[in-house]
Amino acid sequence: MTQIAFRTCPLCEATCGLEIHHDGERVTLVRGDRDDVFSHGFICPKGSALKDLEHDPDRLRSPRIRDRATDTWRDVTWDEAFAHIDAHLMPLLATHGRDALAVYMGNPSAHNLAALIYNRVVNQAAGTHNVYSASTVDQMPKQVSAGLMFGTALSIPIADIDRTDYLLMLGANPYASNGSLMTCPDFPGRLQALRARGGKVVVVDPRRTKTADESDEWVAIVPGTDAHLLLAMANVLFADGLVALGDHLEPVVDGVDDVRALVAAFTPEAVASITGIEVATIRRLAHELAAAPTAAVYGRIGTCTQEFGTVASWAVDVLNVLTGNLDRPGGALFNLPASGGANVGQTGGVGRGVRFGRRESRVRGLGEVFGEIPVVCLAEEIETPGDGQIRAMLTVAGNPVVSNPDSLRLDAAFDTLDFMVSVDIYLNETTRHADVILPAEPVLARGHYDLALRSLAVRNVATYSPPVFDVEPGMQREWETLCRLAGVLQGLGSGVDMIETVDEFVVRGLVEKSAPRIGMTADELYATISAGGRRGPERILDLMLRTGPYGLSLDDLLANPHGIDLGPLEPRLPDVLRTPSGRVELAPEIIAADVRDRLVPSLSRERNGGFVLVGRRDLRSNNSWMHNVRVLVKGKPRCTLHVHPSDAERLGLENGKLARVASKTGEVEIAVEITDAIRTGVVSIPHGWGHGADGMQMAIARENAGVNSNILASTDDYDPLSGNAILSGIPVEVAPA
Ligand SMILES: Nc1nc2c(c(=O)[nH]1)N[C@H]1C(S)=C(S)[C@@H](COP(=O)(O)OP(=O)(O)OC[C@H]3O[C@@H](n4cnc5c(=O)[nH]c(N)nc54)[C@H](O)[C@@H]3O)O[C@H]1N2
Ligand SMILES: Nc1nc2c(c(=O)[nH]1)N[C@H]1C(S)=C(S)[C@@H](COP(=O)(O)OP(=O)(O)OC[C@H]3O[C@@H](n4cnc5c(=O)[nH]c(N)nc54)[C@H](O)[C@@H]3O)O[C@H]1N2
Ligand code: SF4
Ligand SMILES: [Mo]
Repeated sequence: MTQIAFRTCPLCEATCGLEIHHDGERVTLVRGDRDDVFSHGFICPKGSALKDLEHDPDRLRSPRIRDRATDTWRDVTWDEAFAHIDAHLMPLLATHGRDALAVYMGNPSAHNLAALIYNRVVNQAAGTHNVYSASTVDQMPKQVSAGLMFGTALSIPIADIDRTDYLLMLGANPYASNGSLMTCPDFPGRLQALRARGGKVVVVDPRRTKTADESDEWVAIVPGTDAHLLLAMANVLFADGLVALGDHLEPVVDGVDDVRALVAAFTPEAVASITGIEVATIRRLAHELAAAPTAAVYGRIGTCTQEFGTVASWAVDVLNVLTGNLDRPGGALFNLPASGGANVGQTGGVGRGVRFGRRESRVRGLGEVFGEIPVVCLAEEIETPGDGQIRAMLTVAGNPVVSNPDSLRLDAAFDTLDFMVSVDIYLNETTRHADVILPAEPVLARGHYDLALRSLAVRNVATYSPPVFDVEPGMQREWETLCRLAGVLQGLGSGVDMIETVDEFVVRGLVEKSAPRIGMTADELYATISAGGRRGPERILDLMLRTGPYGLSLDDLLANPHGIDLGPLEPRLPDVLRTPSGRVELAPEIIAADVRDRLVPSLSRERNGGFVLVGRRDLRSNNSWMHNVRVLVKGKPRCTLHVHPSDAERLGLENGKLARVASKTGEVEIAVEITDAIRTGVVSIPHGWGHGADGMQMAIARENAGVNSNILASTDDYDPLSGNAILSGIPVEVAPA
């Protein structure tokens, strides 16, 4: 008999509500949940494909150990797997020290309640300085700029898309990605609604994306020059007397005059040729932004994974402040998540602020950011002998061999490791190097709450999805695996009792800290959340909800399977701030220094007429890991080189024929797709492909291998403030193959 379960989709940041039709064992249909308070029935092809993902025969269903001599895998019990890790990893760490282990946490961790709670515990137990994550091939520049301006890594203002009159979007293509650092289910519908109510949408992108097509204006920028454009717009605001913070911002913002001085050199005339945008357009955009009743500037990955990522990310919020749009309805506001967190509570805005570079990477001396070492350092830290050399890896939900720059080098480096453990669902490009793979249970067998994304959403919403299925026989839940790993790493042993030991330890710590906030004793709170034998991530979620700003409980969420709408974003200044001054720091010194030291000198650069490479996303891909789902890869190949017709003619490239694309780091051969939806001088290859590696067990992905664009990206190039890799605007040479 068909049953229906309601469930938040965990595959991207949009958090769509899904209706899962199933017969108790198998999914028969997935469709959008019309009653979901946030997504109202919206779904994309990946959401529907959850069904195929769930039943993918290549998904790992048992822990595995690799025999290094024969390079063959055998299925083992969980006890054997953890005993093997204990027996091999711990002696290695005893001999070489804790830094000999590196931990890499990948993107699906951000969509996973268990990982969001217990990854930190694993990191602490590992006791290594070598902590890496996908953040430094992604949003770290935004976290750095937001941290400096507002006080924490998650103090990120969210564009109020449902109420704004004007949206300026840079480096984002939500028609493909469905939004990022902006949880916004049905982004397309909300954009259309914005325009339908008379608002305007402007898209700044070197490619004429679907989002650009569906907006009012496409501004075809030269890759890597968003900071120049945005500072020139700020320059116009000052020059033309359009700066107007408004009564709500005047008392809480420091540094307006410093910004005025910093942007003085960035006249529209000075940046026009660098950005490829006409002087009149830059002026007009600044005037439109200032004149709109409400407006929001939103920048995403194209503004982050580039040479001036942190400055560009900062400049986005500078414009929001200078036009008075920060912290007002229709502008860019801070969220108030139901699970509480660092930005919740009455502090008058004063906090510790953020500090970077408290430690440096061993080989290159690159500074730590929010406790992480940038991934551009990973390969060299494995390759370079000496004290603190990485000899072992733990990857959790990551595929760095595909997603990180200079992939071939990283692939080779992983091959030299003495020991590696991966928590993952596939035997893929990265996990094939592991000694032990610990599989995660399928998505539908776990409870779900978006601890991270709810604090980046365009509305305040809380939704919990209970597991639809039991875990398959012989499977362990990911949270249990993470607790057990923490137990091993802590030196407590590898037994199954570690699950309870570690979980209890975590809960006790949290209870002590948060009980006073709601006037309970630690014992009372512990008893309340443990009622009915609840444990694991659900118990901790219940604690967070109860001590959060709305005083909800997990039972409240269980009683509302379509979610609880907690209303639109509200002004939160100054209480949301955590800067030492208690004010918005509009001109943090390290950003100002980067503007003076790197951005100003770049104004005199000559364009050399060469080609630069950018990436792109497709609605049916999800970074590197969903290409094993047939319905998502069928149709014409998508891993192609986009080239403008005039460039193709100049280079002698033909549609469908192979081109060779070479950077200073590597080269690939890839089929050409001629399209006018790209600026001249720019070519584009999507990331996340290149699935031909020996030993992978992903049959469908292998049939649709494509090439890995990160073979062309260099580990030498990064944004110095955040350490983030430069994956966009890579100089390349293109020729027929
Ligand atoms: N050139 C270029 N490179 C890029 C980007 C780009 O735009 N251009 N984008 C970057 C961005 S934004 C990101 S976020 C990174 C992503 O980088 P990564 O996080 O390193 O890679 P993913 O491709 O997301 O791989 C996710 C891994 O998690 C596994 N997995 C999936 N679900 C689960 C689960 O429930 N539990 C566990 N334990 N494992 C699971 C998958 O099998 C896969 O191995 O890529 C970055 N790389
Ligand atoms: N379908 C699908 N959805 C996804 C993902 C996926 O792989 N597939 N990945 C998820 C993840 S991990 C993330 S982080 C988000 C990312 O979400 P988005 O930021 O929306 O990512 P993209 O769709 O890659 O759009 C980035 C755009 O930036 C443009 N761009 C490149 N360089 C520059 C530049 O220098 N300046 C400007 N202004 N634009 C530039 C590119 O042409 C591209 O159109 O998407 C998430 N959603
Ligand atoms: S848009 Fe994202 S959250 Fe919504 S169905 Fe698609 S993958 Fe899932
Ligand atoms: Mo990402």
